[in-house]
Amino acid sequence: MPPKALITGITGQDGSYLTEWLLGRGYEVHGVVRRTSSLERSRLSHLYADGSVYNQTLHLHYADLDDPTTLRRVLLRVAPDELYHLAGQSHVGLSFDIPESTCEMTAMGTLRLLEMVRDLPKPLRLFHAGSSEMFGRPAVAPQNEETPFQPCSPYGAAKVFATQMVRIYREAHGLYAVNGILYNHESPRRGENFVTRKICRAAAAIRDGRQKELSLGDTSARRDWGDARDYVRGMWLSLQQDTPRDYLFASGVLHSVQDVVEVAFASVGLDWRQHVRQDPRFMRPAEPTNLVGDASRARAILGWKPEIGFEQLITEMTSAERAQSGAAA
Ligand code: G4F
Repeated sequence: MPPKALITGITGQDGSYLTEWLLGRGYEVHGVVRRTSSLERSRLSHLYADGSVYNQTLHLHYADLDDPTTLRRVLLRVAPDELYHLAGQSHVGLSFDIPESTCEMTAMGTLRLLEMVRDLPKPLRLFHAGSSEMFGRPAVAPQNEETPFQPCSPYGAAKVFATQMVRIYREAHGLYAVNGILYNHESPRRGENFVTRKICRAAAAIRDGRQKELSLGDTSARRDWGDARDYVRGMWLSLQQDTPRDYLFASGVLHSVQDVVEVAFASVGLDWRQHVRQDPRFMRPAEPTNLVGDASRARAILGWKPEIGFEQLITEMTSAERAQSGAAA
């Protein structure tokens, strides 16, 4: 029997790469999808189109994190060996505008899932996607798994609650449950309202004459950016260990939003100064500082290290935008 994995958030960037990774390792993959009027499934479309995959080794199920009955039913039917919990409202800026629904889904949604997992007849291994945003404004840099959380956004606070609950269920109820503390990770499949994709998309569109300028918020903001494909490999590795523990995944290198602008625009032969402007609409009420991670534990125990560097990632993302629009890459 092949191992079975269930993924919440399968239609997102990480869910789609994780699906490919697991299918490549012989897993039967099941995904939870929300029943909405507009279905965002473009990241999986190549798999739907493959008759040897869709409904053979990849199966989708309608359920919702805020509708526990539906989720419990899927968990009981699928009886997965591994559960990857990636779903949630993941935009930090947006969490200042919609804090209640962000917390409902990210914090309470995770607690509900833990309660269901606790009652399952067959134990499983759970991975929960935590975030560097939980550190907020940390007193130390780089951060590791022991660094205290000091979130400065509703999203960060919701993730702290969920992460702490995972720890509590591991310790108090003996669940095999793991938090991945994931720093920013990007790819050509990144959502369009995250800053790297927004910049790469604009650089490509300006280069091809489809857009004139790019408006950004704080370009001095710095992040530890890695490649999503490296991070989903880390998720999987973290569930293959005898003992469940939390792991931090990061590149260990800080870059500014301005660095992203410069690499993306240079990769298509443009001078960013002629096209980029700052717009207070994209500034956030609070910004974290010094979010840079020390992934020593993941390296030592999982043998994990990032393989794709910052410049390669941003250049690939920009050229993927041009290819997608039919322009020369
Ligand atoms: O791309 P971002 O929106 O990512 P952010 O806020 O760091 O969050 C991402 O990474 C977290 C850590 O892994 C995840 F937990 C979270 O779910 C998400 O994946 O913004 C990056 C930086 C911020 O400082 C933001 O203020 O870019 C700055 N920025 C400047 N101008 C902008 C813009 N961000 C966006 N989205 N749009 C702008 O125009």
